[in-house]
Amino acid sequence: MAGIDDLRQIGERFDGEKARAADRSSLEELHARYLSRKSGLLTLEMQRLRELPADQRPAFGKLANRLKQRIESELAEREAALAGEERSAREETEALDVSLPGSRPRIGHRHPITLARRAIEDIFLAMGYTVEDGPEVETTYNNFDALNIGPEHPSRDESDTFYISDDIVLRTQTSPVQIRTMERQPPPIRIICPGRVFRRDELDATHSPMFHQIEGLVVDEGISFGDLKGTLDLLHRQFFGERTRTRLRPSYFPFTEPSAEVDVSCEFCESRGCRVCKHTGWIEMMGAGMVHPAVYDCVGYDTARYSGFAFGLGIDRYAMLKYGIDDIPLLFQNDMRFLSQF
Ligand code: 2NL
Repeated sequence: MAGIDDLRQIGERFDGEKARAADRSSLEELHARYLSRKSGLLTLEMQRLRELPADQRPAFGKLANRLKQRIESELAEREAALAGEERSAREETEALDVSLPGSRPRIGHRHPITLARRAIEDIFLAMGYTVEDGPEVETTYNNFDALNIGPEHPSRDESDTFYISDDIVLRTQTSPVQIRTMERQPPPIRIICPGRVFRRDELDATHSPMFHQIEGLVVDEGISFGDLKGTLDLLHRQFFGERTRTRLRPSYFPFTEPSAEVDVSCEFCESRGCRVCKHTGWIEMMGAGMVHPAVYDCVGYDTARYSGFAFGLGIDRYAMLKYGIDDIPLLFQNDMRFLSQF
């Protein structure tokens, strides 16, 4: 019974090789080795049916078909089992731990200059001031002439001021906004004017060709130098802290008379002297004074009836002192490591 023995051997050989097949590709190889249409071991064996004596053929055929079905169904079964294993292994390695805490998205921060500007605006809004703004490109009349800055004044030099044309400049202070306001309306005036201003400086730790300024202007009947002092005193105590004192020293500006440089007490060393205050106990913060009559003449205010004060401060400087920043370029580089600290 040579044919039937051969079938039995093929079956046993298949059982051994099936046991060793560890992945799906070796199962495919097995399928081909036994069942491929041209060269499968069992396929070839079944072709020998014709060589057998007629009485053995039915038994051989039956056995061969059973073996073929067995190989097919066992391979399919094994294939399904391996696919299941592969899937659960993948599910294990790719698993998400939904109980892990999420990563917090980075949120935005207000720029320290914005924080300082708003803090100063809030202090003046509470005193009844309004906030005004105006163009950054101005006439030389509004930027210089109306402020009693004479035709030969050095601040008009092309080396100090950005000229758009002979009589148009980038404003060098926000005073032109105050000139525009006074030309538009009569006293009483209580305004602050925040904005960018431009001067031809090289950028370094203490200078910048663009910086932020707030100017203030009060015009009414009976406004005195004492009102100016009290206003600045309150600004500084509210902005830097209640212990901060304000000191005025005589100075000169074409647009105010009398004029003053304004210092605040150094809170870093409690006025004992340190590097920040250059060992004087005081830090120079702004300029101020009583508005010069020549300015009132330009805008048509009655100098016999009205008086007032004005001041100008650099917001960047206030922000730097409040937040301990010692380098102007940091304010304008937009480095997230710097900005996210505020
Ligand atoms: C500074 C500080 C200052 C003013 C600005 C001003 C504006 C008008 C009239 C009078 Cl409309 N004065 N502003 C006053 C004093 C100081 O800025 O150091 N400037 C060179």
